[in-house]
Amino acid sequence: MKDSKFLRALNLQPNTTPPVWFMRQAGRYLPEYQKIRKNYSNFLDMCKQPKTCAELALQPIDRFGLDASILFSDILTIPDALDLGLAFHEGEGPKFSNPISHPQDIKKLPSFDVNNLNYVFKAVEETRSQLPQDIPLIGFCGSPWTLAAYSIEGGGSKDFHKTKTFLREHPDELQDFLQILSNACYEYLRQQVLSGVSALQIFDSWADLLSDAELEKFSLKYTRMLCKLLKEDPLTASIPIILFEKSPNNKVENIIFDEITCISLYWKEDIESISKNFKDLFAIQGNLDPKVLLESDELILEETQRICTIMKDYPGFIFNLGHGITPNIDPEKVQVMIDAIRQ
Ligand code: 1CP
Repeated sequence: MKDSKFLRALNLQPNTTPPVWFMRQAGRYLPEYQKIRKNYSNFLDMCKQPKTCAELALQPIDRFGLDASILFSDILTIPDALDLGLAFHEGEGPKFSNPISHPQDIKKLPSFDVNNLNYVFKAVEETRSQLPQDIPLIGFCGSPWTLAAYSIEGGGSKDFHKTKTFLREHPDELQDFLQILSNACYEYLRQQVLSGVSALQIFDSWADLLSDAELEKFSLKYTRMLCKLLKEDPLTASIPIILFEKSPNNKVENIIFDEITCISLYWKEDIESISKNFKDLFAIQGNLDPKVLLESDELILEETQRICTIMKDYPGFIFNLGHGITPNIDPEKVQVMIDAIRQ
């Protein structure tokens, strides 16, 4: 396993061809996923079936021979475990029946009990037992800020208006909530490691809601706290951590910190200039624009080669998309990208 291309890259060791996996690699764009998904009206019920999660995590590995697998679950399991009442109904995004609407709601939260998420740890064990020995399994969580944004908003949103108002009106209480979430994320990731994951990714998918100063105060501060807890714990200290910041207003050079092993670049970031500053310091994952996969095979080949050429002498390079794959993408196009990388 240590010799897997993915873990080698995270250790800044060179590979002959870059390892590849992609964000949201299991999911709605795959017909084999849709076939299983239609047996469940609430997506969360599917996440509570460890055998199904293992099957779904393995689908993209079986189809494309990817270099890493990611746990099949969701970032919103933590707010659900804090009794916010998560459901995903037919054709809708996530909805919380009991969101954080007032500062008092934070005071009234039950204390986080990691055992409420045993279904996730069982999914890790089941997936690990079914994966080929040399394919690492990635565990994950949302960043404390991204989890707070969904918890306050009550679900997904275009502008997260309620969250921004809450931030302006109750910054101290928001920070209390972020502290609770940071500790919960730590316990959650620790238990994923104990159950069999070999690397961790933190998704800060709503980093772009925040200004430069706000990103530092409400997001990075807590993500750093989470990573420090993991690095100080002997059971998790050696596990590589990948950080994904979606379209941050701050320069990536100002975001990165020592506890991070790898930065997962959003597709708008300039991988060439960032790689010059990060060589021999951090691994880089990224960052093909997922929308390129809607274009011709020639364009996919060209854009994939462009990134591979820039990164060919970069020892810690992992090929990935610059954000999650979307449901409208044809799996055949993904194969074109993978073939181009391996050529
Ligand atoms: O292979 C994989 O990557 C699957 C495992 C996985 C992961 C890593 C899922 C399954 N979700 C996630 C992470 C996740 N979930 C993120 C971070 C990544 C990103 O930025 O894209 C986020 C923001 C979520 C929240 C979420 N869950 C959304 C977005 C809501 C919004 O509008 O803001 C949605 C639609 C979900 C449901 C979900 N999670 C996963 C799948 C396959 C689905 C679709 C469910 C369905 O079939 O209806």
